[in-house]
Amino acid sequence: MNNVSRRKFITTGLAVAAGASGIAAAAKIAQHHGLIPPDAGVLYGPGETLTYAAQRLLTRHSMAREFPRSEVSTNPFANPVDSLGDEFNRLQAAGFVDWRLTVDGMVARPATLSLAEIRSFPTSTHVTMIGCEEGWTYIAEWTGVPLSYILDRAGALPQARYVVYRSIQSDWWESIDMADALHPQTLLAHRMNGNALPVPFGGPMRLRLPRQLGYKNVKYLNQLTLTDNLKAFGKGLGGSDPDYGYAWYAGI
Ligand SMILES: Nc1nc2c(c(=O)[nH]1)N[C@H]1C(S)=C(S)[C@@H](COP(=O)(O)O)O[C@H]1N2
Ligand SMILES: [Mo]
Repeated sequence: MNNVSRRKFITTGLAVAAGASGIAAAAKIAQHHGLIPPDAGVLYGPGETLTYAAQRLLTRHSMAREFPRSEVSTNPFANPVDSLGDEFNRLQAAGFVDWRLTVDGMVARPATLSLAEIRSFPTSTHVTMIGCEEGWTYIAEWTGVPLSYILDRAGALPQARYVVYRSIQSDWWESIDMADALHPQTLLAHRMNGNALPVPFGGPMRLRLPRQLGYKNVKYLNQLTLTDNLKAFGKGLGGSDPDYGYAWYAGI
């Protein structure tokens, strides 16, 4: 099965399993608190809303589990990606000196940052697990700039509610709410296990979001857009994975 049909297959199974109705009442409470994920009512409906709302009400500030360095995986699995394209190959051949991260949308100071600038910003490090919805995991030490630092620097406007983040692979984009964007473990990771982030793992830069599943950890990151509404992006569900039927909120 190719990636798309495998995703449809998993999603259909999940939708059938999530067919409970007793959670609809709880979803009303979530709505009252403004805790409706952008993909609510598509395939998962009240169940997804409840998961997101419960996590946000109970665990907004909770930390993903961190591990001792001795538990770093010796053979981490890089999920193979489709061809990265000519532009990527050109940038890579030049050592990524021309790589840029654009920060735009609801910010007072839009910016275009080089990798050298990003590498000069303060970093944070954590040893955390990344897990794919397809069942495999690995533990690595990640170092990068807290996303909160980039948002402060750009002057995120108070009405911004989501950060949309994109890859040089134009079919890979995702978004998170401000609780995750400002969370101290959410990094623009540019180092892994003490070295520059290897290309198979998303180098030169990826989003590391240890509180959510692997697919939210977009590799080859080149754009951050702050917004108060996700309707104008793709199908309006908050990411390329939700467009395939995956949950927008993939908290673990
Ligand atoms: N740009 C891009 N980001 C991506 C992917 C991808 O194919 N392209 N795969 C996602 C999926 S499904 C997972 S599980 C993780 C895998 O991370 P890894 O390659 O470090 O194992 O990256 C995510 N980020
Ligand atoms: Mo994945």
